Amino acid sequence: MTGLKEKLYQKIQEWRPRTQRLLDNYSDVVIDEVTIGKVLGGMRGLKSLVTDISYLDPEEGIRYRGHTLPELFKELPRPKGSEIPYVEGVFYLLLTGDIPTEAEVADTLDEFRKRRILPRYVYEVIDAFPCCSHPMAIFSTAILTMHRESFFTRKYQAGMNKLDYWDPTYEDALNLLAKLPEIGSYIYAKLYRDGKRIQSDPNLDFGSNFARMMGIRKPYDDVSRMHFIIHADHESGNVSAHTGHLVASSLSDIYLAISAMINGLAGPLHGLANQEVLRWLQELDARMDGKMPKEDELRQFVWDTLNAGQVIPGFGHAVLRKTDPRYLIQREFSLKHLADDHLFKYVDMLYRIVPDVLKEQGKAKNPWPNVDAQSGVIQWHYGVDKYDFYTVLFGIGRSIGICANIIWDRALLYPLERPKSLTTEMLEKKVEEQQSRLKTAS
Ligand code: CMX
Repeated sequence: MTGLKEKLYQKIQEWRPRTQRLLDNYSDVVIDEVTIGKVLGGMRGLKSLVTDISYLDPEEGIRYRGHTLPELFKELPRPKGSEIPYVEGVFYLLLTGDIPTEAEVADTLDEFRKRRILPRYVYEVIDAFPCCSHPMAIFSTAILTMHRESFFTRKYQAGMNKLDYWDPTYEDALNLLAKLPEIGSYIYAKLYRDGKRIQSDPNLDFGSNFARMMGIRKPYDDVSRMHFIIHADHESGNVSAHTGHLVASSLSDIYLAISAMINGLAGPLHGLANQEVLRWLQELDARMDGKMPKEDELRQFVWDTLNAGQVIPGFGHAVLRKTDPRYLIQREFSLKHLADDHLFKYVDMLYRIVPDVLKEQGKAKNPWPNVDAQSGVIQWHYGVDKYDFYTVLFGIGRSIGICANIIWDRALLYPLERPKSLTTEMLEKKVEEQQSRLKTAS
């Protein structure tokens, strides 16, 4: 076993009794109440999932294994001369719960490096896509195509002890993650650079290699690491994480589960919001004919969007009730590196104007910006101006957290997910029952 895998195995052995004890002795302890509002409201806020990889506090934002993102940006090892830590170090942390040493990161880099070569048929599948296909559809399919490589599926078919499920899942997860920069950058090359592929360099880390294959100079390697790290995980209830977990719970392999989660991420209320922000900013740019809007012009533009029955992309969140720290990290980077970029100036103005407009409208529970309000503008600044591609970048990052989650799902033997549904008539009956109980009591 390699260092990372061995460490993971130790952690699994230590953790299993905790889960078993809860199941054996405390299965009946109540942790939340299921109301009609929650059932009809998309289960918003219903505490019904468990993950130890990350936790999202509504006020504070995300913590990976107990660490805030700003803490991690300070604590994790980084490549020489870079502002942003190694992506591989974040994967190590998500998987084991420990901040890796330089040596442990080097070992993890090696794990990724030896698995990065993409089978030829994946390029062919990407090449075969009809024109005008969305990059997320291509991305999901490219991942799905590799289902045939799954160790888990092969071992399962040969007969495997449940306690060993995590092991081939770990192998599949690393094999897939190591290939994602190549898949993403090839989709970009195919769609927007006449298929001109730039070879990866085995000596580079995940983020630097991605920047190289995208053909973009420094500090785009830092931009890539930052992007992948801040998008890696957001606990388990969001659509992408939940889809990954749900699909994997039927013992579908990592390729099937990650391809499915990418499809969930591709919706405009979730990951696609980053492309929507850029589309919306382009509309603003066209309306202003490239000039900076005055505050009242921008306010009007925001109201026009709301009055047209549309959402303001990049604002609001189902859980967060404050400005997303992932937004603030990118804002800090932008103030340092792209303060004069005119699209960033729009974003900066929107940061000051949109929350007041949303508060005045009085619908959104959280009027503050989320991660997607800022990420596309940074990409645009460094030349990635095909905004259809942005959610692929989100997907590469998100896969890191979801793979870590699925490995642990298998390690802790989390079962097939299978909630129970009711009919509307049954809900109405519950209401009647409750009302007649209240009447009798009064
Ligand atoms: N603009 C306009 N209206 C908004 C809004 C926004 N940015 N955010 C919320 N609202 C509206 C909702 O549409 C809802 O309206 P209805 O009552 O008419 O249905 C109302 O405010 C209450 O919604 P909420 O409880 O505050 O938010 P939800 O949990 O239902 O939805 C989210 C959360 C993210 C889908 C929503 O804020 C939104 O649509 N934002 C814009 C899209 C976006 O940026 N998505 C990315 C989120 C981060 C990510 O997953 O990547």
